[in-house]
Amino acid sequence: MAALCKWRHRLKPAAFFQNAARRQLSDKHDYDLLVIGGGSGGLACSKEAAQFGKKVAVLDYVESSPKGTKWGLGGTCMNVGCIPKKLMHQAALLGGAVKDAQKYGWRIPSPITHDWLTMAPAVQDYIRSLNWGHRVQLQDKKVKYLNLKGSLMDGHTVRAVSKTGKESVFTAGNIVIATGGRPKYPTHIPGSLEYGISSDDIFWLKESPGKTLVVGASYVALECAGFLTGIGLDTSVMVRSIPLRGFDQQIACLVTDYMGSYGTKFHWKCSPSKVEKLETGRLLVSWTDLDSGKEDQDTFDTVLWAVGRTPETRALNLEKVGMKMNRETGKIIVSADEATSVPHIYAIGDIAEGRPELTPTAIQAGKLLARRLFGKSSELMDYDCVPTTVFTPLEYGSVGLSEEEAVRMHGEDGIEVFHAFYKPLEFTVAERDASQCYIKMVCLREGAQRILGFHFTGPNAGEVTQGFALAIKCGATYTQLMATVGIHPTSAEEIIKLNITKRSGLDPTVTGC
Ligand code: FAD
Ligand code: NA7
Repeated sequence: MAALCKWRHRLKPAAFFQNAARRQLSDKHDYDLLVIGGGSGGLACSKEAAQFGKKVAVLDYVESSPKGTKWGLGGTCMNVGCIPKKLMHQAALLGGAVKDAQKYGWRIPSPITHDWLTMAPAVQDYIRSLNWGHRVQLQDKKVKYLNLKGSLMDGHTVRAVSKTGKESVFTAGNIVIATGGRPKYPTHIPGSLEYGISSDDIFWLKESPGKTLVVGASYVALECAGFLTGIGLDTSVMVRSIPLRGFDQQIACLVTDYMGSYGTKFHWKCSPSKVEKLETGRLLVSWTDLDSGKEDQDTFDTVLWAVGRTPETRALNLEKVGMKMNRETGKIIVSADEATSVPHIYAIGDIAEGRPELTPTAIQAGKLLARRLFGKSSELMDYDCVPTTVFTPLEYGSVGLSEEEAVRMHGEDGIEVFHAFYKPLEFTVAERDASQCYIKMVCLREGAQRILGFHFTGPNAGEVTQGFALAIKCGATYTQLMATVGIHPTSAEEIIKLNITKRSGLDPTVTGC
């Protein structure tokens, strides 16, 4: 308490009395739970805690992007991540569907064009409705929402600053850090910060990005490049090493092959060296071919950096409270129950070391933490077999191990890979090329052949993968898969028909029904 008093005296008198008055409301602390960060994890945790009748507050404060983009309550997923990304992916898919429709007899006047100024505001309006929805939900559940930037003072105390610089201090029995991350800028590249944008900006642009260079090759890069190509923009991706690091590499290459065949340009093994603004307003990007050392240049309207994300710890004062961090990643080290090295402080979601950077894991971890803190639960979050989908033009759903990981863990002789190239029925009349539509089931080789990993490229990959994720989580085997009856005619039925092993060397192309 001594430390708290010292800090209180540093506050402006008004803030001190305001906080002192509020403090009288509760016996020991202002709140039972105080969450810093109102994104996927923080909102889920605070709402769940309030269900137990606890006094809960959530602090959410959005620092503008270097380009000045700002948004409301709800965090990355809702404002600058999953939601606008999936909606813009849908816009791109519809463009493809309109082309297919002509083959199915629809008479559509051509050329078909896309209007950014119709799509973007519609997406943004939807996001604003979600921002509002979250505020209403917090109010309904009696969670206090504070649009303030939080930093830690000690294990029970948070200093909060408003956008006008007004300070307040709050105490809480427990504190949860759920501050997520923000896009990285390669600041060693001249012009990167001045002229480039990130995923924090792309969905909120007031005009079409035009001819775009996307730098990076992980899923954020490929998804953005995918929808930009799909809405008709001249789009290039600059890849310095491999696509979709961490994902099954055979599938990653199918995903980029498909993108290439539908118009995305790839600069493989290239790294940008400079971005300059021309008098015309366009951007001149110089890059080096990492194999030949040759320099090259081209002009673009937009350069989108998708070169990774930095954990958002800037304001948190973590060192001051002695929080253990991973120096390399900058993330907070947590134990299986999401506890940090400082008693009463927990960390969930993207900010926590070793956790998948995905919304559903942040949400689930937040809910389970609240139940352990305030309910009778002792259930821990299980981060094993987390499914995910990459929403590239050809979607890629996966759960469990990649083939490379399975080989590393069990040896080549310890696994059996069943695979198939298939043609989605809807591609036939539309005369779409299905060369990259592929299914791979990685199993143990012995016994009933437990399924270790599932990979699927094709339409609606997320919808297909979700159900198989349940089966794999329950320990499904190849034998059980074979005993499952398919739904005809679907792409998913091809999964339960898998019978060609990679080891056999036989042609895995599915022919006939
Ligand atoms: P966030 O949602 O990032 O929330 C953190 C909040 O804390 C933010 O509002 C932030 O402004 C606030 N904050 C930070 N510091 C402070 C502070 N000091 N005080 C107060 N508030 C603070 N995941 C999926 O599952 N599926 C997808 O399809 C998907 N697509 C994505 C696409 C893109 C382009 C990106 C960038 C991410 C995507 N993700 C996707 C990842 C997903 O968005 C994140 O994993 C998820 O949002 C993490 O949730 P979180 O609660 O950890 O943090
Ligand atoms: P990731 O997954 O960290 O990937 C970063 C990508 O950017 C990766 O392809 C990197 O290539 C590439 N990269 C990094 N630095 C550079 C430079 N300087 N030049 C060129 N390319 C570079 O980041 P994402 O933002 O895509 O995704 C992060 C998470 O956010 C993701 O898990 C989602 O959940 C949301 P490398 O492979 O290192 O050669």
